[in-house]
Amino acid sequence: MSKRGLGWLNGLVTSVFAGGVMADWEINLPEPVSPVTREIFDLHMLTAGVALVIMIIVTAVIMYSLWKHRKSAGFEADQHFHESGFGKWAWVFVPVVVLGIDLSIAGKAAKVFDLVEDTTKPELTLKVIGSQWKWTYEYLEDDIRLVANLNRDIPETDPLYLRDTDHRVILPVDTRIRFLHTATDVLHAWWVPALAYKKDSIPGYINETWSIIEKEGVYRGQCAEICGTGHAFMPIVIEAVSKEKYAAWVQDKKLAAAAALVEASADKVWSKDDLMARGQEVYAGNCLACHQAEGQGVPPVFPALKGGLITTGEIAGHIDIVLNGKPGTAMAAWAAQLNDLEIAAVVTYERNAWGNDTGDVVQPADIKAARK
Ligand code: HEC
Ligand SMILES: [Cu+2]
Repeated sequence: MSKRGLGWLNGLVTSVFAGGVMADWEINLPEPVSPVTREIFDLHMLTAGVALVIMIIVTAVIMYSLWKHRKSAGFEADQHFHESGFGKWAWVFVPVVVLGIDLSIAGKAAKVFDLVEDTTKPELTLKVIGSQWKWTYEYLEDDIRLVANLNRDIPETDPLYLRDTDHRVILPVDTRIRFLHTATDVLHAWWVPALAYKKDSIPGYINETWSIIEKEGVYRGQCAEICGTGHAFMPIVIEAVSKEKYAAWVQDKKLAAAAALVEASADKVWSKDDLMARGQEVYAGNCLACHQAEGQGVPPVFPALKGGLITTGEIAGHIDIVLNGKPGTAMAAWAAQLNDLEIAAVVTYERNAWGNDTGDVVQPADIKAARK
């Protein structure tokens, strides 16, 4: 091998086996913490084990045959092998053994399938909605809605880069949870290997999975269906807590939602500074993924809002596109997703940030009036 080739190999070996990398270098699937993922894990270990044994036997037979029947030892091929009893029956015997192994794996796999599809009797139902590029969670029994965006403050050097979100999905342990999967735009797939198996999120369809989380902790996953340029930016972070902690979290969430509703619908007139501060938060949580941090967008797919015709033009047109979206494009209608205060704040923000400086201030009452 050339010197250059060796240098390259050396680089590869040292980078793979360098201490830090080696420390959390896991070869197998993540440790399962739910009944159904454990069954899948066991099935994976069974098939991998069977494959390993077969590989060892076949390799050994090949090595032995090559060595035993080598020409230098004067070996001559047996011209009458097929006439012996073994020569006749081996062709039947070997496939029967292989089929037997296959069928025993298939039997086990069929049982796992039954378990996977058993989405009956849930104690808690979480609707998981995939969108470009975020996950929205609806706790159906408790009427809680949660939007999880990529946490953009994690540097590239951090192991959690692209693996952390701004809001965690809180779920109770030892509870039978049903996940309902759907999407608003294109195919996505919600996948947390330790807890639940992969299932596509399809616009207009509902798919189901289920889980019982057996251990408190933080579990991570990703979108597992390529869904566009931001596919890598929709991680999943689940925090499993005790049932008591979960109940307290639900209570807090409900109180906060009620307070936000009261605040948004009160006919209060807000100062520009307050609206700008709020608007920046709303923008970061909902709009930044497409329109970007400096409002520069990703033309031609996502228009720039900095110096945009709509963001610096008529206020009514601006409010209209945020409330109702633009059908047939990735610009969603936000009317049902954001309250009057949030929309007023984000519109005010977009009209004054990044040098747009229109000086316009939009109040929640204006949004209320514009809603159809
Ligand atoms: C999934 C990507 C995406 C997200 C998220 C998104 N937008 Fe858009 N937005 C678009 C696209 C695409 C268009 C262009 C629609 C068209 O073809 O006219 C657009 C257009 C706009 C326009 C009109 C710009 C112009 O000059 O045409 C405004 C204003 C706007 N969006 C505001 C928002 C606000 C406010 C949010 C957050 C609450 C938001 N957008 C979130 C994709 C997105
Ligand atoms: Cu996706």
